[in-house]
Amino acid sequence: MGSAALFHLARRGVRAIGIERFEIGHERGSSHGESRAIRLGYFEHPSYVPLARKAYENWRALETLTNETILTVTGILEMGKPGSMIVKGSLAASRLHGLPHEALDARAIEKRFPQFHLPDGYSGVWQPDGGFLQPEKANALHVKLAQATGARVVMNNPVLAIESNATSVRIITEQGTFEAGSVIVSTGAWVGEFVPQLKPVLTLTRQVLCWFEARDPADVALGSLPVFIIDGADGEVGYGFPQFTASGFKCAFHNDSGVLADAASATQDAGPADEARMRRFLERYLPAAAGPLKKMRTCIYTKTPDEDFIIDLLPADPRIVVASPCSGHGYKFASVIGEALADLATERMTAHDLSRFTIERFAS
Ligand code: PYC
Repeated sequence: MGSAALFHLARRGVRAIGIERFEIGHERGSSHGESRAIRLGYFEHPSYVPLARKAYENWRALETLTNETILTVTGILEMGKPGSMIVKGSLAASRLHGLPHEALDARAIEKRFPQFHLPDGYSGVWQPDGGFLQPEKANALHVKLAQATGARVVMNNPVLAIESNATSVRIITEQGTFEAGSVIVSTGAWVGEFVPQLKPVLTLTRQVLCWFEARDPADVALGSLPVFIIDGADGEVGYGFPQFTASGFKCAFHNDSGVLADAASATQDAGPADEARMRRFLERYLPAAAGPLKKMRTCIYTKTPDEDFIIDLLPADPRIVVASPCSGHGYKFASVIGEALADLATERMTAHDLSRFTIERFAS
């Protein structure tokens, strides 16, 4: 979100500086792991659909500017047990917005994608527009273009405090103090350090990403396997991507693998229990993928109680724009949220509908 905002600010001729605690592309947040899903018929709520459409448009514009591939359309298959809220939500959003989609039962899914094994009563939604983004590449391109257009980037520079005064907002960092007309706080799991009123509202969860060598590589290859989510038994919601790098077949759980006390306590600590849990899921629904483990990584979700985002001006000082807690489904929107953040930082308003994402909804 920060990289995209910096890109949009720099293009508008704003003197902007991006301050990063670690380095661009680090693995201590929520924007790494080689792939992130993108989809239009948004099961969380139909009101995300216009934002998702604009996100696609902005990702394509970034590809055109850079001559790079960021977004790969594979279709997305969202599957679930009887009564699945993911399947219901995806169907509702797709129908309301007239999006291309197909409702499929378990046998129809297995006929089209024989690598999936689904119990009777499961069903799914096929959305041909779904796919995946390459987040490390996209972030690096946003930053590179921002720098080429005049933005500064300071890395390995933790922010210690953000203080408002009558004439500016002061950003006090380990490498000195910056005075700004406006500040965008897009610090992911660290947001509670700078906006303390959000701390009690947010839950930080540990999420484990796994890469496996498929037993049958043809079953997980790009062109054969779509991006998928399975709202499965025992509350487990797993998702995965077609293999497109030498890292292997990537999959993960969307429900959490533990709550973190704070962002600093997140480490790359995935171990045998994480592998065993993922393997159980694959053996059940996608056995062709469950070969030897290649690697695991952890990342962090910063979740609000309703799992909608917070993107808003801070009521106590509208020069401070808050954009962080994306509840594990935000990355796909970075291209459009960056644009909206640039609007908020410069105009204090935006034409994008962010009415679902207010800070005020947690005021009580
Ligand atoms: O945002 O589509 C998504 C997603 C799926 C699993 C994790 N995030």
